[in-house]
Amino acid sequence: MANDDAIFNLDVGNVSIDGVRFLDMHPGQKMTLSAWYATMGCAVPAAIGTQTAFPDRQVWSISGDGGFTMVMQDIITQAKYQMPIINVVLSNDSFGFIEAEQDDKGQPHSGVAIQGADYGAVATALGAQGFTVHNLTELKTAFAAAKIAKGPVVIDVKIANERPLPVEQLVIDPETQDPQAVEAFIKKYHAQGLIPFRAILEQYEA
Ligand SMILES: Cc1ncc(C[n+]2csc(CCOP(=O)(O)OP(=O)(O)O)c2C)c(N)n1
Repeated sequence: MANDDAIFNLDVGNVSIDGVRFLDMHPGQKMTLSAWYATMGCAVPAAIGTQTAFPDRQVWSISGDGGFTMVMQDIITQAKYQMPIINVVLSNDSFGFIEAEQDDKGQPHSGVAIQGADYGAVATALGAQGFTVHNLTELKTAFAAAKIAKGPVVIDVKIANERPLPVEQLVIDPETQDPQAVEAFIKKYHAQGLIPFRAILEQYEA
């Protein structure tokens, strides 16, 4: 199946932010997201609905480990109907979005750690082709298999627990903010390329 008309179903959490920022969408592709109700666990069942409505298109679900484990039994349905859905799980062993909220509010982390499991092995037991990926080489192998799969594939990608860049509180301007805090922020979020808005205004003498 081609990916130029792929349909991506995103779950809720940091995975939504990363998905919207980093999915290199093309005209003709589609994306679903529970943007209004923020219903975790939406991606895997949405992928089943999408695959049913668009049987000739490559359907993806992309979930965090929290959202995926709420609904992973739906992989049985994908296996029952041999739906060629590619399900990606971004496993950071955390309810990452909530962990970031707790950081923003200066709260200690509470109830956000996920025990974790080998979701590739779980998926295989549920009747899909499961992969658990720790590096780029394993990721390429999993995607190569997913491309030619006739039924559901689950790719559990073990990722670092790093929150997306918090754009609502950029600390990048050493002229108006604590230079040490700016240095730490830029290092933490690899934000070397970000220019303070003040500098842009000065550049255009606004
Ligand atoms: C059904 C439901 N329960 C709880 C929440 C609150 N909530 C929003 S994001 C989130 C954590 C998501 O964690 P995970 O799926 O692991 O994704 P990550 O943020 O780590 O990418 C939670 C608990 C929600 N939106 N929907």
